[in-house]
Amino acid sequence: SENGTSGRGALIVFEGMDRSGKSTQARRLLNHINATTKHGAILQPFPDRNEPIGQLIDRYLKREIDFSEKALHLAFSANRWQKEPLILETIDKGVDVICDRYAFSGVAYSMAKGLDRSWVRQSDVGLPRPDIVLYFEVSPEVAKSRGGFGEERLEKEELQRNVAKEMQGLRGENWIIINANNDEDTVERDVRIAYENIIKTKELGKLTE
Ligand code: 2DT
Ligand code: MG
Repeated sequence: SENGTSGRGALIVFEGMDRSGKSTQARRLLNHINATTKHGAILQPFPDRNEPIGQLIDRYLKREIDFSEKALHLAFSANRWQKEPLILETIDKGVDVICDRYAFSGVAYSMAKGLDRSWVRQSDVGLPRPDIVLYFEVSPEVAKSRGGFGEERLEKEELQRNVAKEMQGLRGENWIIINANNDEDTVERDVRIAYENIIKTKELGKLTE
């Protein structure tokens, strides 16, 4: 199939809590797009743990090094800015970019830890604005039934509840709520429907305050 009207790729973001299945579904959408279109897609996880700043974030999450909360926030944001040129070049070539988490995680996690709203938003202003955000909504019971939290920092129930609350406040008109309590095939179908219905503006937008 052809890539929409404008020829550019789409920027698609998966957001949601831990254990909501977003990483599994992001990979499934990647495979689907690459199997069924000429233009194809790439998958870009955030944090990107391969990039230099992402390696520091990885060590923080594994409790090997410490960050102050504000420095950590800026590191997550800088990790995204490192990938901005790649995202723009890829979209320009007509290839879709699928992000597993994005600036919404950055804002919601930092606000859940008590940082100021306008301060946390500032560092992501100007990043590419997604054409669509697929928000995976999962009930705490279902998330729990998929296995307990692991060893990494931030995998705490109370923090997760606060993050979910902050995410509510970030919803915009380009957000699609996916019922992630459903089985994998149902969720995959809902994601594909959302993908087929993306409406792209001529130019990719930018995140604003
Ligand atoms: P994964 O489990 O998805 O690898 O994420 N996080 C993520 C933030 O606090 N700020 C951010 O900007 C991003 C992208 C969410 C690891 C943890 O990092 C958190 C969980
Ligand atoms: Mg995790």
